[in-house]
Amino acid sequence: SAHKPQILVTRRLPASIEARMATLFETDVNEADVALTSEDILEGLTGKDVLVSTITDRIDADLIARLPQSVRLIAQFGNGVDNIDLEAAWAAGLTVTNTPSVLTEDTADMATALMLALPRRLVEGTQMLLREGEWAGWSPTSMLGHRLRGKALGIVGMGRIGTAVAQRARAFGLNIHYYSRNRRPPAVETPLDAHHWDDLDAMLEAVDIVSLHTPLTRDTHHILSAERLGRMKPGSYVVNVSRPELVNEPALISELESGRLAGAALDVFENRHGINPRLLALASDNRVVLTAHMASATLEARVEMGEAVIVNIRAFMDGHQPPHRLLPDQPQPRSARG
Ligand code: 8YV
Repeated sequence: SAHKPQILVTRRLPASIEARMATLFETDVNEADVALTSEDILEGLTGKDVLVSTITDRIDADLIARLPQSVRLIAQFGNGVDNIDLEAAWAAGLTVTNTPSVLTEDTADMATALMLALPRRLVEGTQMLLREGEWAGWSPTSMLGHRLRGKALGIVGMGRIGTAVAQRARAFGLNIHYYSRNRRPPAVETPLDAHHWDDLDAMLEAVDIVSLHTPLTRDTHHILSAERLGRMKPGSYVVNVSRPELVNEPALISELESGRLAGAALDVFENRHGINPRLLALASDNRVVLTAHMASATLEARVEMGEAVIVNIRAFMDGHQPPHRLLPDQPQPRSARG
């Protein structure tokens, strides 16, 4: 098209992506790189065609109702789109895209690293060595953890990321269990020897590690409720690289404090008003490992996410179907299609 797309980018992106965007589009980047308020976003969008959003932008029905007429595409830099009121966006005739697939493997790597961290005391080992004089040297009984091989992993949500986690976990000798509404085909299940559960409660009672890989939706909010956390086996672990709202965090904290659950490894946690001090206390006790929403944070993934955003914008502006368009009947593209 003759008209160069006018885009607002709400956060800083890798330099190579910003440079490419600047050549292709009239690009307005939020140089300050702090999360914008709704008012800032609306102001920044004056005369723009496209909003390039991230998870830190709250794009609710109110903001959507107030968008300038010129804005027709929300191109999310990210896989999860729970920050966007999709129904309101579609009702307003907006197109919404995301950047799936390119972050699958890196996110699965991090989930696997977190799965190892607690039973093998990775963070604890470093912390102990940092406290001078604490380590008396090797002994047959020093720093004993627990073996992963032979334990049961329960994956909640067997999409692209869940499946990639299962592949890694299989190599560690974990037995794969998964909960999802739709059973995956034999081509997925058979090589993983994966056991499908259509009853999450029943799966939680049967596994040693629960790892969450489902998008946050109305249906999955607190999918690990207090009641369900109570069903988990004593001595079991929770891994979450997805969204904090999937877990009733205070209930999780209570189960960890009581010692009923052995540990939690969390890349995401409630932090709107600061991280819960009880969670930090559990972390300094090495019953919790925390990482800072880093599961997809590789330079490679961020660059490929940026490239996907560019492809989505160009297709849309040229009147084509963007490759990662989210559609009402299919809010999360199915992993089988990659
Ligand atoms: C990003 C993520 O940190 O894609 C996701 O769903 O959680 C991460 O990749 C974030 O979403 C970027 O918008």
